[in-house]
Amino acid sequence: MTISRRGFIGTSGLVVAAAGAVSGRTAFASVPEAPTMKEASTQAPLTPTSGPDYQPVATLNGWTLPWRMNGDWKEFHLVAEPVERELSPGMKAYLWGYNGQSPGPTIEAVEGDKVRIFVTNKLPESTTIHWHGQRLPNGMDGVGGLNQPHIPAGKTFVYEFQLRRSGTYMYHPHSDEMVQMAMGMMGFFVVHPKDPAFRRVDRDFVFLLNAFDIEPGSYVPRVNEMTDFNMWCWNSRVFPGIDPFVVGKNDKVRIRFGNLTMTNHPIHMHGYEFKVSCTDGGWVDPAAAWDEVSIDVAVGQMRAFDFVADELGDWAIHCHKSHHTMNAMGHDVKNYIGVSKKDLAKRIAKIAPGYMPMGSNGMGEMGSMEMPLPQNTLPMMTGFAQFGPVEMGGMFSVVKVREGLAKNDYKDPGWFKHPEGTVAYEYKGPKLAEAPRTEGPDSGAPSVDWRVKDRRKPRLGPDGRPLSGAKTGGHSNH
Ligand SMILES: [Cu+2]
Repeated sequence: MTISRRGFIGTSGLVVAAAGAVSGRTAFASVPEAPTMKEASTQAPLTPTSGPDYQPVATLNGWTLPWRMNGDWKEFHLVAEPVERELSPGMKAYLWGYNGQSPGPTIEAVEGDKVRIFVTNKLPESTTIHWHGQRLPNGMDGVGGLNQPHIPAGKTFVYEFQLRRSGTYMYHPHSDEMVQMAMGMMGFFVVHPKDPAFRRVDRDFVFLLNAFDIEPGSYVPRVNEMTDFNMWCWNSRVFPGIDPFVVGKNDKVRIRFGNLTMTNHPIHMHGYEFKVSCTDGGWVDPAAAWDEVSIDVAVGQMRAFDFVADELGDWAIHCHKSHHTMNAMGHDVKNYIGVSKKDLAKRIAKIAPGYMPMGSNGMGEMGSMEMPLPQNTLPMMTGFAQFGPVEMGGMFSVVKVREGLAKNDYKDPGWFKHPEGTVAYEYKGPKLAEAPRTEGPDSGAPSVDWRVKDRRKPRLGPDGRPLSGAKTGGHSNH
């Protein structure tokens, strides 16, 4: 049996359904229950009902782990286990995570809290949890073999420490790390300031950047991959499966993210300039921060940026590495821009019926193309908005700034209604004089041969064979 987190919202003291009522995980009454989540959509933030007030975070396509108080200890229960995660409608992945999802639920607590975190290992191998960025006793730092024995399959270990600093942290295994992180094991850990007014915002979003290499038609990531990933994710989701960031006009907004991929990601948001307010090392002194429109996050780093949402609209937010706003991309695809493939297509269709050439005019056409795909994969670029195909994938979403949203309303408000006269439009005035064109292979202007000529090699025709009369290198292709 699973418990929907919605069941917890509004219940005072959060979670405490009788032990044993929940999924049979509670072995004995002194271990808090381990709620689990089936939904891949963003769940409503978990408003605190006791202790200091704070603005709870919204975990993008995720949720916050409910806890219970036991004396002056805040108790949580994480279960490391295999999970099934929808990356975007049309594609599922078999990952490892916590409490039913990858990433695991966000842990939220307050500076000064004493936390006790039970970790039950339901994986087929040992694990541990490292509390990235936290000040804590060395034996609680979670490096298997170095600070503690690995947690064997089937066992529950307990971590106890006091949260000394507010800020932006994460958790992940430090045990067979390469495999376990490549399988999706990670989670966010936010420590709110004891002073409810300190650096307070109205909306606070969190997500982790992760990447998978999943062959089209398969479900399990290849864990030995180091560079050539094909699913660039935020919280194990890819566009158009990533929920929008819904904010009210003039809200103070914070967006926090951590990078557990194998490369850096320049996160770019349109429409605003913004400042880094926090890293996994602590709060940034406002006097030391400067405005940016892209914030690079290196591997193993976390960044939070703040802005006031005073511009209405649907503003793109994405990684600026253009290969990271793609899904299921083959990196050995040739560039066919400027090559007319009509004749070639006819010939290939004779041996491979249904062959469809791509990319003579760029690859944008793929955004609206309906091509049969192998089972369980996604188009490279997809998603539709009010003006047509968005031609994106991977690490891409939309910040939707609207007037008159209720305080905790994170529902997708639909597409922005642009005020009249504020959308780019087609020029329909007097005919323009023909603009001069640079000569080139696809300009329509008479062209010289622009390819580099290497006299040592025979000249090739459009079919890739040497032109007749050219030197053929000793054997005939005909
Ligand atoms: Cu990126």
